[in-house]
Amino acid sequence: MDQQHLPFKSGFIAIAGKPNVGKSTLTNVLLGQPIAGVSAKPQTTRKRQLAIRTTDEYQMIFVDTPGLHAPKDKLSRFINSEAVSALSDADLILFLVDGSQKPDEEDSKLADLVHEAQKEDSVLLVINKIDLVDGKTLSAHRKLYQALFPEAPVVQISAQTGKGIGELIDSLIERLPEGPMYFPEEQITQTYERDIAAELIRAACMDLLEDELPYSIAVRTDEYSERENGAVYIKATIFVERDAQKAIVIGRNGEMIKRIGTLARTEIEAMNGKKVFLELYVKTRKNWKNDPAFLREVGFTGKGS
Ligand SMILES: Nc1nc2c(ncn2[C@@H]2O[C@H](COP(=O)(O)OP(=O)(O)OP(=O)(O)O)[C@@H](O)[C@H]2O)c(=O)[nH]1
Ligand SMILES: [Mg+2]
Repeated sequence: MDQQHLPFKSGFIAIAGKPNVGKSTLTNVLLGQPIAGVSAKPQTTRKRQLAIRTTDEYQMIFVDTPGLHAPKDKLSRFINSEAVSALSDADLILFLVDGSQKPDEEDSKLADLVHEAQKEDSVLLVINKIDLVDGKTLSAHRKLYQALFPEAPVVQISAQTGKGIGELIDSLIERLPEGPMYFPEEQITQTYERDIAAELIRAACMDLLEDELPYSIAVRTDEYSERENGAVYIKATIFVERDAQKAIVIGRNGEMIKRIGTLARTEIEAMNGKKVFLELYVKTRKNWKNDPAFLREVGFTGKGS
């Protein structure tokens, strides 16, 4: 068939799944560069993040969503409403699960939400982390996950090693509706680089800090400026809820804040392809999770807030 006459395809593809299954890792892989913060701890993602992949034949707009969880405060209500509205707005839902583990209560609750939002024929079941299991265990887990979406096609991947990503893209192309180019072809996300930088700094905090502390953190980029030599100078503030937490984030002789800075800088450089100078400050802001003005300041606007 003549390539020229194929209709252009496009659509919004929500990446849904419980916390920590690898949604943001997959988002970055699909785009080929980091724009979404990834960490080993659940609930890293707090806002919807678009990743736009455009070729001559299609435009896929991936929507990385926060993993759903039980709401405790204004912030968690915002996080859940972000995930739910992304589901109903999407053309396709990529339901991501952790293939190294059996489905649990959280997976089935989320599957119910997906069924409420969309017909099953717009769901693709994607089994991630296949690098962590042997074939036999994987096929046993696969059967259990398939029971959540009996009609949905299944793709097995490792977002970490890249295995199965080509197949995933092919099966998405097949199911993508005809549609317009929603975004200019060079645009890869809706977020400004300065906001992505804040997310990458927060993900670095989540990775390096212990226990509950990461959930007390918000990051604001105060300055993001390009120098004439092409380097980027970034000044950002890490907010915590209590003074004792501030001491931990800074660490003895500033060791911890230095490690956070190094990890975040590496990620930001991979994101914007430029040399980065990063200056971090730490401040206490009591009860910021319930302060609507502050939530707006760090970018949590709209429903839920
Ligand atoms: N071994 C392995 N680890 C993976 C894979 N994909 C993701 N991970 C790891 O799983 C952890 C969670 O990844 P994220 O991408 O932050 O997960 P998420 O679903 O976005 O999590 P939330 O934003 O908290 O909902 C990180 O430590 C990743 O490195 C994979 O295919 N294999
Ligand atoms: Mg995430």
